[in-house]
Amino acid sequence: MTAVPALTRSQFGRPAAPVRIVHLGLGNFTRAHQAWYTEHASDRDDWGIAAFTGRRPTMAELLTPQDGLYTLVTKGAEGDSYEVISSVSHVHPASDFAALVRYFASPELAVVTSTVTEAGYYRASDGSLDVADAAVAADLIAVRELLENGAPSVEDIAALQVVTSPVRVMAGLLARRAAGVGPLTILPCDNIPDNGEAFGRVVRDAAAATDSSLVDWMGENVAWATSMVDRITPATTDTEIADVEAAQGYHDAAPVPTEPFSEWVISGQFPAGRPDWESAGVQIVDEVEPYEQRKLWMLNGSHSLMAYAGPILGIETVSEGMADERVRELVQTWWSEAGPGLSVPWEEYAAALVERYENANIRHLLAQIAADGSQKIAVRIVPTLRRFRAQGETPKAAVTAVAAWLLHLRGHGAPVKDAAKDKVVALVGGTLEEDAANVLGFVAPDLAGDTELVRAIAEAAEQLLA
Ligand code: CS2
Repeated sequence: MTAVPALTRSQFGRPAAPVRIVHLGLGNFTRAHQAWYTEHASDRDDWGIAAFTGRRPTMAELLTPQDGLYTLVTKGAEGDSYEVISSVSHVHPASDFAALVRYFASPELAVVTSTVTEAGYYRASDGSLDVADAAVAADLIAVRELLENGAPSVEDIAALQVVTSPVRVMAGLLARRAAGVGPLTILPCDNIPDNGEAFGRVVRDAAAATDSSLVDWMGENVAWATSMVDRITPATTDTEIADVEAAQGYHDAAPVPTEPFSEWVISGQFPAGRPDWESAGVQIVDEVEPYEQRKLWMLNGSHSLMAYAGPILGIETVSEGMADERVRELVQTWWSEAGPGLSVPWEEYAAALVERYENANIRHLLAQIAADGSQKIAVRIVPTLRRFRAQGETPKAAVTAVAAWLLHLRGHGAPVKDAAKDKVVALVGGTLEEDAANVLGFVAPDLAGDTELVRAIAEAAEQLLA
């Protein structure tokens, strides 16, 4: 048997483009989305991405021997297609903070993108930086200690070891100022409403807590863009690795399965330039919010509903959920509750979602979507709950979503995987009504005293278990 060659840039890819984009939080989603758009931009040879992993260095370990290359496996309902993506020029583990700082100090750097997850913003409930968080507090101390010795050089900053994204970005900006290089754009790509403003706020708070003169510098040199991102991208399995080898004739240790649909809507300024992303299908608009809300409520909201309710009913994946009458009806009800609260049309969007969800060639595990409910429910479900309660009404599917999360925390379905696990697991363990009151108080403090709603959540939990 002849050995299968490894995936390398010289044999299978394009030459590495110069790094002008830094990405924070490299995972499958970014590889199917931002990196794919950059790969398809008309000026792609001018725009390389230096990507940093989240806490786990796995992606750097897998991709570095492949020169940053990987195969995108687009899984349509009718079958798979394969494409080598070359736009990631370098991959670094998060621990290589020095590399991050040096990119920030480079005049070539024009755009910083992020997929650090909702939890990675380290926001307190009012949206400010959560300085009570132990990791944030330790990072701020490290930066303050450095600043006590006078204005640090880029290399002084590069010697820091900070782990929370707001402080990492703030320290990167300190280095950019120290290097005397000009403006850049920070473009968050996380599922958070108004993610540019949300990320800007925590980074500004980190600056205010350490070197307030940086806040002014940021005002003049940092453009915060906002974006809505969308592409359903499950985790990689051995199946994709084997399929790529059979179809492409090389070994890829980290291919990415994704759906054919993709959307990226951006608003913001790019004083240092950006790739010609429009040529790859990106929409540049004045106002992202309506698109963002539609996506967060219709898609992500129904995902979370299924993620918690599905497993209680013995369902493992999104497409299985759509094939189950009870789950499908719940999802349809959810759309009819959330949709009318949007300022843009939603019926066609929902119809398109049905088709995306029914794609059985994508095995999107509900257990994957169930992670980090502590960050997701408030953004995806609660606005609809609020709108109905303001009219004295009780939205069945929204209530069921909260009830299903409650049951998930009580041990039903997939194990709880959550950045705030200790805190949210402690909300449950009493009677269903007590748990419902606690959970509601956590996701929507303003609704905590709504006893009718608490009862409705407890009843919905009972029904799910019936
Ligand atoms: C999902 C998202 O895991 C989740 O919470 O709802 O990752 C979803 O698949 C993407 O936002 C789709 O664009």
